[in-house]
Amino acid sequence: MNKGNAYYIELEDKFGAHNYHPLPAVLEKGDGVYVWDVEGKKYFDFLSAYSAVNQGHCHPRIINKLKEQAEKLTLTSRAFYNNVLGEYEEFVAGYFGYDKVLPMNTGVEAVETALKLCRKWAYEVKKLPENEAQIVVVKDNFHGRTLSVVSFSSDPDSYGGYGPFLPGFKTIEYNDMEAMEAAIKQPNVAGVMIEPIQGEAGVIVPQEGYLSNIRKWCTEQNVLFIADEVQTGIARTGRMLACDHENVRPDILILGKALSGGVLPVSAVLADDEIMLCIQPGQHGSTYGGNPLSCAVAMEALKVVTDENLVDNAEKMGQLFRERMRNIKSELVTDVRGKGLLNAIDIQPFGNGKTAYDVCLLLRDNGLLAKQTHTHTIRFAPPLVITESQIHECADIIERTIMGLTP
Ligand code: IF1
Repeated sequence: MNKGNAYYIELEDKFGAHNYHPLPAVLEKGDGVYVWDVEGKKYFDFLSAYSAVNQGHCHPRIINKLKEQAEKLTLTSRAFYNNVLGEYEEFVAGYFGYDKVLPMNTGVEAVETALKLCRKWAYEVKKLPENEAQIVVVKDNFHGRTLSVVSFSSDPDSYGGYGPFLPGFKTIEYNDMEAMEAAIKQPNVAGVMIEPIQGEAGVIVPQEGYLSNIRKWCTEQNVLFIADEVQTGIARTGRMLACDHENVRPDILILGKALSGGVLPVSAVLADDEIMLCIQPGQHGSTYGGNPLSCAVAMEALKVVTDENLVDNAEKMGQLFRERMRNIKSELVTDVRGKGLLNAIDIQPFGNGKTAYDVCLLLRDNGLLAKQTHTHTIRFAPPLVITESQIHECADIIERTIMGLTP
């Protein structure tokens, strides 16, 4: 049987839940910035699995570490110690400059863990009245898809039909300094949780000073600043963390995605002892959290970021990419924005109501995979190992595709 794209698409349609509507490309191989579909067509990957593959697909050092550990010990549960977790915790805590790390698996599990830590700290250290803790969040946030987290989503697709919702969250506008200052000064506020750059909202970069003001106000009001760097972290925005653009240190740091280089789900919450030790044995956990395989992979994935200077490369290649996008002579492109290699363009509707999704279909035909976010925005987030010549090759593809649509 010719097991082409259609065969696999039909299988997923027939036997898989319909919780996604993927772009019609069936991938079977990845290497660095490239992926290949089952028909042998090669593409540049400009999504990087939503910034989980920052180190490039199937990075040899990470894969070798995966194989090496997989043949020794993969999972013990936390009922016992193992010889990898402690060294991982020391490495990661030192890498990001915190006292301790709480290892989890998916990004949203780390977000949930951060929220639990924040509440527990509020009651035990800040002495807020029991069950009265409020956490400030912002409109158009994306922090994952568990019931607690969609409870404070402003996206009907994320929260619709899933009520009743978890109380204890106050939503304000993103990037609104006055609203943030006022919200932090309200009674019973335990923390503020934001994405330093909003990814799913369409790569929304806040005004200069937004992060440092939040840091200042949180310090003044004894409120925890929680940074969700699941998507913006691990060199993606041209700094190790997006908070580093303003030299801001969150009280609770949430990591995921590229923490493992896209090899398996690894997430982490980092904090200093005053916060982290509010959770005592038996008060939080996870079967796979901190498993030896994940720890070995994540240590190597972080070493690759350092050894291959991915922070600097993301910064330099990102500047080059945004310059190329801004030079596209087409009125279809109405905005170019981003930091490092987390960028997006806004596309005017064209040709009787076609949108960014239609541009992504054409980009696919031209050998570049990207994904629209909402109707009019295309996010461009290649692996951070991309070279200057590859940036130009991809910018040529994007320019040629858009100019081909421009009357
Ligand atoms: C989907 C979006 C991106 C995240 C931030 C936590 C999480 C995510 C800032 C949760 C996850 C993923 C989820 C995935 C698509 C993708 C996504 F489009 F959904 F919003 F990247 F922008 N914090 N984002 O971006 O991490 O539990 O998924 O490991 O749900 O479709 P997770």
